[in-house]
Order: sequence, then structure tokens, then C-alpha cells
Amino acid sequence: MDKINGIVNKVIEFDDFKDYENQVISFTGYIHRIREMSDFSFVIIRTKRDVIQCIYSKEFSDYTWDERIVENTSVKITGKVVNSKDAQGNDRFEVQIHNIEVLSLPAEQMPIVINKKQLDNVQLSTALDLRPISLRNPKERAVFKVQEGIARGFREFLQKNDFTEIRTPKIVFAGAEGGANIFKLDYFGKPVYLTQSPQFYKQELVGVYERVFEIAPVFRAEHHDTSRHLNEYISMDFEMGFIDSFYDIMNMETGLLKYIFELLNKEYKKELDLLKVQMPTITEIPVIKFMDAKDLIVNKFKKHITDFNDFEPEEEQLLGKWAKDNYNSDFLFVTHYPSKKRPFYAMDDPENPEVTLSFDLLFRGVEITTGGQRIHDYNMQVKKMQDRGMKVEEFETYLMLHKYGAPPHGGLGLGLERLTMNLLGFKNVRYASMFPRDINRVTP
Ligand code: AMO
Repeated sequence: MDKINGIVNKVIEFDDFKDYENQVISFTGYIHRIREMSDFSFVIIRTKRDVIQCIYSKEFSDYTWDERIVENTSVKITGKVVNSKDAQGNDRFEVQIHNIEVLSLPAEQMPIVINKKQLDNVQLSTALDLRPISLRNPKERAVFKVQEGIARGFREFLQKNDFTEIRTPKIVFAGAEGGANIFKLDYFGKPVYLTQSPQFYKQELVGVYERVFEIAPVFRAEHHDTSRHLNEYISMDFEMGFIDSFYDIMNMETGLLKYIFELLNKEYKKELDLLKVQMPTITEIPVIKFMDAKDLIVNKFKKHITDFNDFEPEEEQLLGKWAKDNYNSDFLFVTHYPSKKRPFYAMDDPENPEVTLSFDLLFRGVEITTGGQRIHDYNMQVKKMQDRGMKVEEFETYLMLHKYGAPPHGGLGLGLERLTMNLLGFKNVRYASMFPRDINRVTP
């Protein structure tokens, strides 16, 4: 009888080629491109993270070319790894082909060209329609490799800082963030919602694990077609108990971002280079109060303000530029947002209850995070809900946190696509969403 022992052979990656110089190896991938020269051919193989130059020539073996091979054929290449130094004398490895085993043939050729450095002349909507294949383009797939690195950095940093990873329901009994942008569902005859954020659950779990985090989809019924809103996005949330003030949250986020960028620089360099990313460096992040920021917008930038409780996108951009010009920082914390515009769980400033102990983080002039201290006192929370006309009895399970004792606590939500978009310099958040959901799109 066959038995399975769980031992999996390591696949040889391009980065390992230096250890196999002048040795014959086998590896698998796709035929990415074939370039025929006069007496040999370049056969470029696309592996899961690289494109590898292989050379087919009668000089290297007596293998005869299989005429069925076309672009996007899955193959197993066997060949000798050789070092062909580049013009600067840097190591550059290629493979002299000894054999190509055809593993699978495509039924048709693709409707778009994916084997150039980037998708040339392909509109965003076409690239999105064809996501399963447009992502095979090296630059397109690099975006989501970087995104993987961001989420990985978020998880690693928080784990190192004693946070517990949680998984909270996405079908919920009430919205946490208020407003009309909530999807309603029929749940066996009962009205329920798609979660706008894990807010209630992460707070409840502070009462259990003290420090918690989650990386998961959330849903917003945004009715407008904007360049920075999705109807489903990945929210990276954390929540921590026993804080001294909401500045603890901002400090944790600053450390977190430093960690993420260090990890990207270290382990995602090839993608950053391919995408020509300008990596931010963080030493300290400047902080400005909301009212002072509004003041700057009126008095320094001479802009007419229409909304006194929140920023217009253009105002955020001006603030981003101001932080860059004055502090050489790509980031800016804005604190003490007006209570009116913050959800019911936000803690008001005891010194001025018109504003909250909360913050947003702007990255290159776009909001990527909201966070702050939460109300932990039961009576204070109930009163704020009543003042807002909420039905307190509907939030009984959430309020168990407060009723049975909650420590001073706070946290934040960081939009993964927003961070990716601004890091990579995209003007539209859809470029940073693998399978975006917007008002006009639910496929693929
Ligand atoms: P907020 O609603 O501000 O706060 O969301 C937090 C962060 O999520 C991102 N974001 C979005 N990204 C893409 N499309 C959208 N429609 C969208 N909406 C929001 C932004 C934003 O900064 N519970 C609080 C967080 C907290 O206080 O812990 C919340 O969800 O990057």
C-alpha cells in the first residue's frame, strides 16, 4: 500500500540558480515568450515569481523542438544553469536547454499580450475583465505580490507584539460605522447586513485577548463611482487594551508601517524594482489637529471650505503636500476629528466633547487609516447611543463588553488597497484590488 509521509521536495527557484551553476536542473513554468534568432532561440519561462531566460540550441543537446509548443504551454525544462555576466559584470543566470517536457497545452491563444513588461494598450476595464490572465503579466502580478508583503508585514509585526489573530463574522446584525452605505440581506426572512467593519467584535475580543487583529473583507454600499472607493475591500484592523491614550495606537501604527516597508525592501525587492516604487522612509510622522489643518487650508492655501466636519479629497492632498514640504514626510496624522462625523463608539475628548480622541493617517495625501480611542464606560456609551437616537437594546451583545468591564482601549482600520494604491502611485484603487467590486462590477 502507498503511504504519504508529508515530505515535499523543494522546488528550485531562480534565486537558487547561483547554487547550481554548471549543473543540470529541472524546473516547471509557462512558455512566456519565444524569440527565434538565426541559429538558436531564446525561450523565456515564466515561473511563479520570475521570468527565466533559457536557450534552445543544437549546440547544447540533441533535444528536438516539440512543434506543439506555443506561448502559455506548461512545461518542465531540464537544462544546465550557466552564468552569463551582464555588461556590469553582475551575475546573471540562464539555462541551456537539454529537454522540454510538455505538461499541458492551451486550447487557444490569449486575447491580450501578457508577455511584454507591462500590459500595453490595455484599458483598465479590459484588464479587469480578463483578470485571471491579465494577472499573468509580470508587472500586474507584482502589484499583488507587494500587497501580499504588506498584509504579511501587518500580521508579522502584530504577532511579534503579542496580538492574537481573530476571525469575525461577515454576516452581522447591525452596522458599526453608521451611514447609508450598508448592504442589507434577507437571511431566512430576517434582515441582516454585510459587515462594514469588524469594529464590534474586535472591541469585544479586547475583553478576552487584550490585543487582537484581523485581515478580512468588509463591505460598503458606496453608491458612487470614485477612484478610491470599493464596495468590498480588505480591512486590516487591530485593537488593543490598557492604552494610556490614543497616541499609543498611533505609535503602534508607526512601528507597524516601518516594519512593513522594511520587509518589502528586504523580501519584495524584485517586485519593487519592476514597479519602480518610490519607497517611503519613516523616522517620525508629523501630527496635526483637525481644526489646525482646516485653518491651514483656509489661511495658507486660501481654499473655501464647505464641510467643516471632514476633509474633501482635495484638502487631504493639500495636507499631504504640506507634510512633504515642511517635514519631508509622506505621512501625516490628523487628530481630534469632530464628534459629529465619528461613529458612536468614538471617545470624546474630555477637554472638548465636540471632538474625539481619534485620528486619520494620510499617506501621500490620501486617507489610509482611521483609528482612535473607544468609549469603555458602559453608562457613557449608552448615553452617547441614546443621544444619537440609537436603539440601545439592539446592541446588547456588543454592550456586554462595557457592562461587564472593559479596559481603556482603541484601535484602527487600515485599508489594504488604499495603502497599496498610494505606495505604488496608482490614481485608481481598482489597480490595487485583485478582483475589484464596484458599483458596475461583480465579475470576474
Ligand atoms: P473607516 O470607515 O474610516 O473606519 O475605514 C478605515 C479605512 O478603510 C479604508 N476604506 C476604504 N477602502 C476602499 N474602499 C472603501 N469604500 C473604503 N472605505 C474605507 C480606508 C479607511 O481609512 N472601524 C473603523 C476603523 C477603526 O476605528 O478601527 C473604520 O472602519 O483606508
